[in-house]
Amino acid sequence: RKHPLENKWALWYFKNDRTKDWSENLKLVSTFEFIEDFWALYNYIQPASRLMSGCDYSVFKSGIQPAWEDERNKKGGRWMINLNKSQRNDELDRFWLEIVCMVYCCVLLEKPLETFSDDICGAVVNVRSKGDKVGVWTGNGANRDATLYIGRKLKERLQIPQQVIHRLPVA
Ligand code: M7G
Repeated sequence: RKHPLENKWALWYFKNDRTKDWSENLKLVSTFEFIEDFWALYNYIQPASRLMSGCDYSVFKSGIQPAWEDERNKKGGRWMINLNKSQRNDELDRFWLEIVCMVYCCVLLEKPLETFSDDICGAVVNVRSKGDKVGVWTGNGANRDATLYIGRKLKERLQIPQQVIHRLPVA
């Protein structure tokens, strides 16, 4: 029997084609609601560090578009981590996997699920020649405790200094 996740999730892939609008470049790859299906998908796709510059992966709750415009993201914000160029080889994939696991499998956060899982919308990795980024989108900026808790846990799990993680508005 497979192990269900608390939510159903969707993996999105963005490939930068400048002849098209941003939203046209965003493609739904697959949804998953069992841990085993997540790993099958994860092992099938290229690691983020092998994507071309300009591409993104997003893992969002099913039903929430990985875009500013979605109702669930509008009032939210994001925790953003900027990586320097040398971190693509040794840290990008680890950061991204750690974040995705934190986000979809709230168990790892060691706190009762209901205290924050509603506040998480999804996670994004942006592969960019000027420096890659990984981020977690939270849905409700008014829920300060949940937002701060999520940011603190990210910092702890990724073992990053305070300076490299930023709180940003959604757009
Ligand atoms: P980015 O990909 O978040 O970061 O935004 P980058 O500057 O490091 O590449 C690049 C551009 O993509 C933005 O200036 C927007 O034109 C477009 N874009 C990005 N996002 C996340 C959105 C979105 O959620 N909605 C829309 N409409 N455009 C977006």
